[in-house]
Amino acid sequence: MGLSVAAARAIAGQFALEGEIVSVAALAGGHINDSFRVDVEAGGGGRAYLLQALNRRVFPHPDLVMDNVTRVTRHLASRLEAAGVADRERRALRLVPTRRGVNDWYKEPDGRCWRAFPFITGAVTLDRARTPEDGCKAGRAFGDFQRQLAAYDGPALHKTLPGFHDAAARFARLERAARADSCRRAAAAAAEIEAVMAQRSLADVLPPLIESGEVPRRIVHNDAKIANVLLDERTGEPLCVVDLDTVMPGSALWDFGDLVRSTVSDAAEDEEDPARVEVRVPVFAALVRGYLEAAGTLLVPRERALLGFAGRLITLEQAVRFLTDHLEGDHYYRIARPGHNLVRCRAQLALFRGLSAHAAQLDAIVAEQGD
Ligand code: GN1
Ligand code: MG
Repeated sequence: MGLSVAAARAIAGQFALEGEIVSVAALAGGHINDSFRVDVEAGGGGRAYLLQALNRRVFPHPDLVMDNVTRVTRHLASRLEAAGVADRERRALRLVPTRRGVNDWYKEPDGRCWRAFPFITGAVTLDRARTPEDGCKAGRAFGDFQRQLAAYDGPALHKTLPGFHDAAARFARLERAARADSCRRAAAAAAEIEAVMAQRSLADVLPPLIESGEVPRRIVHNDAKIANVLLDERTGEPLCVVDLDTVMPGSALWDFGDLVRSTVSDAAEDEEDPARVEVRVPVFAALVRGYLEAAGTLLVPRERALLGFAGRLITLEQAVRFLTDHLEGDHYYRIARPGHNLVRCRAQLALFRGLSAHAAQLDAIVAEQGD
């Protein structure tokens, strides 16, 4: 797994890069796609691009994904332009056109899809919130993203990954994986399987509310972790949200839940010691504040009331997903060592427990800020 620099170099020429390619380097980060930095030089000046190949196992319909990314990036660019925002090229991702072809992405004869973005310079990302202020910024960035997309009036976005946040379906798959036990790992993971299964009913809360319209369907990011926010390295302010492959119709609560999951604990997603995974209530409060500052007027009361629940749900769902992948043989998430997905699952479970223990307090914080 993992595409070579040579493969990326061979593809880079397909894009209308402004200059001669001087270097191509693989970038770490992300569990899914292959990413490269391409540096070019022209007339004494240089610039950089992010070149990415979409993971084919995860995205069976790459054209539809790229269609969505094209529509969303164009919409965001036009909003920035209409608002007269300065520094526009750092405030939204932009696709680089290809030299041939009508689309702003390149499809290899074997079906693999590539795209290039101008590298957003002077930006940093955070794996987790260092302070409540970081949580606030992440909330603001995704709240703003949802607000910009609430004004989207182009062709309907494709549901590129149907059931992506269908928690009940995720549980059903875990159950099948545990029963099939194709890698003979279920016995050693029995405690985790039992612990997540005991929470299965949480999966049934949102679907009827979304179905009835009580919780509105919106265009959401679907992978709203803090690591997907670019911050200006000088000011520390959010620049934009990245990783747009999962943008599609869904619930704002899924995004908020992922923000909770990725910010409230100081521990990494793959923390080995579950005892280190703790809920930092002030970070949660700041996250809510930042999110509501940006998206508060968008939300209906029902959504607001479920913000705390969303954190528990998405954290549990993520535990289920990591555990399923562990049982199925680590086909989905890239792992760095054997058992990595089980470790990730345990860390999510610890966070889920912490969030459950604090549920009343977190709900009270949301209620106060909702007034
Ligand atoms: C994956 O693309 P990346 O690595 O940021 C995953 C998300 C998970 C996340 C967990 C398409 O995101 O759903 O929440 O890992 N993306 C996809 O870190 O499955
Ligand atoms: Mg992603």
